[in-house]
Amino acid sequence: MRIDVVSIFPEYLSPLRLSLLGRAQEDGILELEVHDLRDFTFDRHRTVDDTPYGGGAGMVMKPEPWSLALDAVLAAQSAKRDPELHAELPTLIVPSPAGELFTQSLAHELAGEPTLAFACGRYEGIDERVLDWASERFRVRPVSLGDYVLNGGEVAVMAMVEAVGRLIPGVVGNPESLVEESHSDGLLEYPVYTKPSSWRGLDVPEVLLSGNHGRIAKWRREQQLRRTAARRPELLDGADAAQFSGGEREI
Ligand code: 6GU
Repeated sequence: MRIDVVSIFPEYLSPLRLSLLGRAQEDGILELEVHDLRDFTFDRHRTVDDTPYGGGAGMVMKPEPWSLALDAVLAAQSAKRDPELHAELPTLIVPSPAGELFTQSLAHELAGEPTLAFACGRYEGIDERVLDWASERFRVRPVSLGDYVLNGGEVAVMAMVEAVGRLIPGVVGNPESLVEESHSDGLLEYPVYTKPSSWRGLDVPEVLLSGNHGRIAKWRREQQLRRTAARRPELLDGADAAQFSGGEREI
């Protein structure tokens, strides 16, 4: 997969060169380029913002640098998209607290794309005409991490690229570890323990030492349901929770 990010703070994204995603880039599984929006300005001050029409607080990002940056992204991505294979427009994610919610399901969907682009806004946002213009070249998706406000899209993009990147085949060494984690089946994950079996007076639940795989699976399933009911009850009405045997859902 190829990912392009446009930002006025390209260094903000440098942690994406570390750890699992760093290895994926070394291995050629993931190609990540971060573009500096100011490279697409031509005035002495490399201006990317201006005052809002209609008045109000803060500044708005000017449209022209964005169109030039996104054209550069399209050019860089074109080699990765075979028009026979990828007839749809490439996806452009615009991080915004006003977007659709980012979920594990959306992460899976995005992980199937050959290319992704992310446009990091700052200040009060990007001139709306950029999204209109971009809609003829990309499938534009404003996406939010949750109901709170960040200073800009960079931290949100870091989270989204990590969530998507780890779903690309070959990025996570043991694909089994993707199966039983939180949200993979619509529930929160079960609690885990390691040695020693007794620590500061706290014992590992006996069932986990029993060697009885059937009992262990049942216990873990119950724990998932208990935890989800306590912390995120709204998830129990969703998708795959039904796969867990009937009455247990009443916990
Ligand atoms: Cl994606 N962007 C910004 N700026 N703030 C957010 C967000 C995104 N998601 C939650 N808050």
